Amino acid sequence: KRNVPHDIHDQCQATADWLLSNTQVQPTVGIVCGSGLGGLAEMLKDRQVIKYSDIPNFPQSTVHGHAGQLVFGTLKGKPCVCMQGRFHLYEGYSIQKITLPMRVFKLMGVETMIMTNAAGGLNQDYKVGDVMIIKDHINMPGFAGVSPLTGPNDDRFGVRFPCMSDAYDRELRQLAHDVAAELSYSDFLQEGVYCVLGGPSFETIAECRLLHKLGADAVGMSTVHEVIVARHAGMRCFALSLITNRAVMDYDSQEKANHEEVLEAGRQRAEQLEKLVSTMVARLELN
Ligand code: GMP
Repeated sequence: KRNVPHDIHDQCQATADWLLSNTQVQPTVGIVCGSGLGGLAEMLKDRQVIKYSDIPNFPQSTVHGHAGQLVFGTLKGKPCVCMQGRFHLYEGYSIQKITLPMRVFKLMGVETMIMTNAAGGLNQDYKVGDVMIIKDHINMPGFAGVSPLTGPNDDRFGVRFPCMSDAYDRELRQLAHDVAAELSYSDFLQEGVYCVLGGPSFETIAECRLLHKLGADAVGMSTVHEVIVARHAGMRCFALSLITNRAVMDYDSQEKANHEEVLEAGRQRAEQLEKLVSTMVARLELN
């Protein structure tokens, strides 16, 4: 039986050390693959795959469309670690547990985090298949005191009150626009505000209308908690939402949100999304 350290920093350090001793890659870029978007991990060269179930202190993926493994390798020459499968609040893990990989990555030497997710489109101009650069978020669980940073602050990771007005790196967002223009992707590229909810039920019509009025362009159940922990630890963050369905805003509508359509939209646009991210990684300037 493994001896699990009580202190979260020690736990993350133990996991980071275990991973570093089990892979040849020392990653500087971390990538989290959203629902149906795990194909990004297949682009890595000299891949080394480690199942979550083999990693000390790691939770397991329970959602269809999330493979449940870390993939190490190089993407366009940059050493990367890729989460093929992420953790969500609705799986029943604590919010600290679902964000633990961010801290592990930080301790392994990751400086830049790239997250993708599947999300419902609230903005009426968005179509299924659009890719939204996240420029800001609305952390609904945070309004209710649900934050991955709740509890005593550990200064070894970051400050008690981290700034979030610069959470989504401006230069990386500009890079995404530039790369998308070069790849002729601009006609399906958007930039907007992502709102996170706890799930797992999809939104009611009234909730969609509310979120839209509040200024959210897309809604989902992930990413924001990871970004908060990554920013707390001083990593640069960039995130993309694939709009997999349109939020239902109208009581006459017969449309119903469902996970199958989410995965299907992912299949349709995955290749272009992967190309966008990998071209961005190729251009990353790492310190
Ligand atoms: O299909 C459900 C999964 O995709 C969840 O993990 C969500 O993060 C995401 N998702 C896709 N579309 C929606 C949506 O319309 N609303 C919400 N809340 N999550 C969505």
